Amino acid sequence: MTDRPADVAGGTPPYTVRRSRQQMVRDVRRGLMSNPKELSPKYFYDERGSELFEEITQLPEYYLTRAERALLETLIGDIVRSAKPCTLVELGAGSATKTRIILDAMRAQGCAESYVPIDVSRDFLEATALQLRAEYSDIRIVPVVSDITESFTLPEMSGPVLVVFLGSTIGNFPREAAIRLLAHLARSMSPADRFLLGADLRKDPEVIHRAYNDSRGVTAAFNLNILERLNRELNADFPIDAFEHQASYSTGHHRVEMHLVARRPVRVMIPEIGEISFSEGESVRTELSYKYDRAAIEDLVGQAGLKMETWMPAEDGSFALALARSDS
Ligand code: AVJ
Repeated sequence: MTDRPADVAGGTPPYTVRRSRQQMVRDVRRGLMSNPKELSPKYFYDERGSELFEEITQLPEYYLTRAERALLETLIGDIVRSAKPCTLVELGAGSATKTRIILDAMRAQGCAESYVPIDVSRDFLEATALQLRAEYSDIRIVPVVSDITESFTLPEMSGPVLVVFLGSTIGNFPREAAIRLLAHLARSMSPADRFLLGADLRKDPEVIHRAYNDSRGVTAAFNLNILERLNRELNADFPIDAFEHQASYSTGHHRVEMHLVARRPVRVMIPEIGEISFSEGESVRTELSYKYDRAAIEDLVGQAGLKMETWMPAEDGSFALALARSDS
């Protein structure tokens, strides 16, 4: 993978912190000045946002995490026996709840040398790494703080490598961007390496709708937190109560579209960007979450220079794992 050194967490050079803040200002300016307005879902994941997402994964309506974990628990033994990885690289690691299932299987398989979690949320990543170091003192844990849409360098690792991208976070990327990200991975993989992808499957729109509009309002809080973060980190003055969470499933695009809608006309001042105004009913889109079937995933991995080896859907058709290798 390419040139620029990412942050190997634990050492916190100020340069990347400053750079990511400037990147945030640029992204927010472009997003809020575009029509329609949008904000990147990567800005959900400050510490508060990562905590709220953990809460979402426990919700009865949010089936994705449970469905994927059940699949992993059932299939990881076979996957590790076929891939024989010594290093696990995890994109968008978050709290690493599913990671332990994989590391335990690698240990049982006899080779678990390194774990490289990659995540945009520095504090969360460092906390997770600390916990894992205590539980897995025999495994070298090298967290990498990076936005997975940006290029990053991986530390020296002993192969074969299993790269995992779980939780259906691939769903945040429209097709072209998803192919670019997977192609980036494919270029760094050697023939012995494998890629494991978790994907949420298309299903009854009602079931999907409930997963993004939970009765306790945690998803709404997670969504609104992106504005609270801009108030905290960019000294913006968003009146949070003027905005309403909205999430709907488009059967045409096979995606959930999440928005924050202005209940009344709003003027917001962001010192480094200027004044942003919203008319009543105007929204800012905060997330897309695409849903898939086998053909859609085969299309993505195929276009990215990967070859799908195994398609592992849950019996109830809710979620699937796909194992692939580099096609070059
Ligand atoms: C972490 C991107 C997979 O899209 O389901 C959860 C984030 N957004 N509830 C998803 C999310 C609203 C989640 N991903």
